[in-house]
Amino acid sequence: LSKRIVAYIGLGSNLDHPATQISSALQALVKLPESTLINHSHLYQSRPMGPQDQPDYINSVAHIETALSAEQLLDQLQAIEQQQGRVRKGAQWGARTLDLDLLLYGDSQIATERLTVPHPGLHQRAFVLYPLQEVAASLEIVGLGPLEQLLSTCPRDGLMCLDEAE
Ligand code: PH2
Ligand code: MG
Ligand code: MG
Repeated sequence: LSKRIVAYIGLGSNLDHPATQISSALQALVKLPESTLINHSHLYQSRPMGPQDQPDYINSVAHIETALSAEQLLDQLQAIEQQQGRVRKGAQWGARTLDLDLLLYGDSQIATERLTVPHPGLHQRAFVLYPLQEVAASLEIVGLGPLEQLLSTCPRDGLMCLDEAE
């Protein structure tokens, strides 16, 4: 019997009906093998971090339990990105139909070619920390400390919670 790990996934989209992209991705997470979608946050809207000549983003965070390894989970997340028309271009932080980031995988700290966990930048991104708080109120983040403390030094930066979670 493989142990089930708590993992948090950041969802983001700013192309081709972003809110619909996020809803579709959440449906895809329901169908992940050897995994259970426990909960997800509301949808949030924010200005782009990075290049400003791109549309606003819609973001959410999902809480899952999984028996997949971190690498297997990453494979699954990348497959969902592909199914939803993700095109990998050169530009870092450029517009995309769907971005699924493995934010946290239990208490694992991972630094490989493919994967950095906790996700880099997580601790200073309002569009990650505020939705994460909805699904993991008193989380202790490995290497970074209590979520509450990270939030206390992270301005909302115009982040808007949308009413319908869908
Ligand atoms: N993702 C990026 C680049 N910039 N900005 C916002 N507001 N939300 C994102 O998810 C986001 C971004 C690259 O992954
Ligand atoms: Mg990202
Ligand atoms: Mg990504």
